[in-house]
Amino acid sequence: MEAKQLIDPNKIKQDFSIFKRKINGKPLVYLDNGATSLTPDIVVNAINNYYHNFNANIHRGVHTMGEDATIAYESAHDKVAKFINADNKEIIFTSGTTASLNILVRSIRLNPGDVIILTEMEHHSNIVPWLEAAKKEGYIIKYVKITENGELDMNHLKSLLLNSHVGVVSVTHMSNVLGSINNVKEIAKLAHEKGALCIVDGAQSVPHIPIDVKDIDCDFFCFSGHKMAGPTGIGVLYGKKELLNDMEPANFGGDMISEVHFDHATWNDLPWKFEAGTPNIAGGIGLGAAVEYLDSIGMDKIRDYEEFLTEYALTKLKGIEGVTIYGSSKKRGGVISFNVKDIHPHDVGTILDRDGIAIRGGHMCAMPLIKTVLKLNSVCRISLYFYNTTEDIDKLVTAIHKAKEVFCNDQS
Ligand code: C6P
Repeated sequence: MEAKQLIDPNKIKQDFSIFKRKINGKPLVYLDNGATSLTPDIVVNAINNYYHNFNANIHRGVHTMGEDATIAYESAHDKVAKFINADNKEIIFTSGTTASLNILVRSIRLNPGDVIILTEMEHHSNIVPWLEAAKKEGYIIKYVKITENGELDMNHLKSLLLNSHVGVVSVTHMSNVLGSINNVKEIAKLAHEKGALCIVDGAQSVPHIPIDVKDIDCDFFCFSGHKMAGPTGIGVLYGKKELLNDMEPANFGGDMISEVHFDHATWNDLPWKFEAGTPNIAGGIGLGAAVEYLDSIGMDKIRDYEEFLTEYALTKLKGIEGVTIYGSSKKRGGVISFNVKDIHPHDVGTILDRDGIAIRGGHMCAMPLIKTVLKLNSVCRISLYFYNTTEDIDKLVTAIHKAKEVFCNDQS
């Protein structure tokens, strides 16, 4: 395996002040990017610049700072639109993937008895809102099964689509547990052939692979700023213009209106119709800076480098006796879930933290997959990003051996 020289992660680490800090006296090895990624100084500075220099509300005051804030916030919509090949009217800023999915569940008009197709590998954000809506609206939820190696069973999806009442197919682009990357272009095509809408949860894909929503041809695409070098509390709901124009807003109040009378109101144009109230202005500006930063590195290079690093990590982890890895999809990203013998993932995480290594342990907010499908209680998960190095993986492997020594009295 040869390191792809397209990216120099050690140079990239210099863009992040957080790498200067020591964790328990050790350099930070951050392998929890699926939960949230680190934030480069350029993004922190963009947020600070707003608060230091033009801290005003948008679309309201005619004063200079209000104008500056409006221009910066709106240009963030443009940058994000360009990043995923959408129109700027199609980019709605929300607080994150969860909020984007909740808006869709509330705003898409369906009929009682309509079928919603999800998959067994969904995050709670793409299950729980539908469960609640199903209770109130009488929808029927079906789950596409996954195969032994953690890929979607496309034949099962096709069989579920034979039902003539399918309203929505809502699917994760990349599993936050198995790392599997689903063929969302094919899924959107199959959904459309049956007259159903296709929603893609891109929380784990947008940070890592180049995205072209026009090419995928999904109807909606949701993601979070904080997993892609941006700040927390900002995310995106992309939707096809004609669909968003036809939909009712989910939240009501200031800025989303065109006119308000004592007995009725009319709605603003896109995207503001879906952005009620004062938005996360600093967050939007920070997200704009984040996508510019990712673009300056190059999403193709990020994807190539992470493919190399994922392969490296898989090989190293497979070499540790007692480590079981979950998911072996042919097309995958740098999310790797595993268990170490009988050691509880929280114990593994605690031992690793002593060496400055951050991983996640638990059910990954995907309990149906972890408990019902994989029949586990919890897993350890590493999730890579473009600033991780092969040395980071080597340190992880050494620390896992230490955990085995502590908990299993085992030198293997
Ligand atoms: N998964 C993880 O550690 P929010 O919290 O709204 O930014 O993203 C929710 C979400 C939706 N879909 C997928 C596939 C996700 O992975 C997540 C967030 C984090 O796996 C936190 S639970």
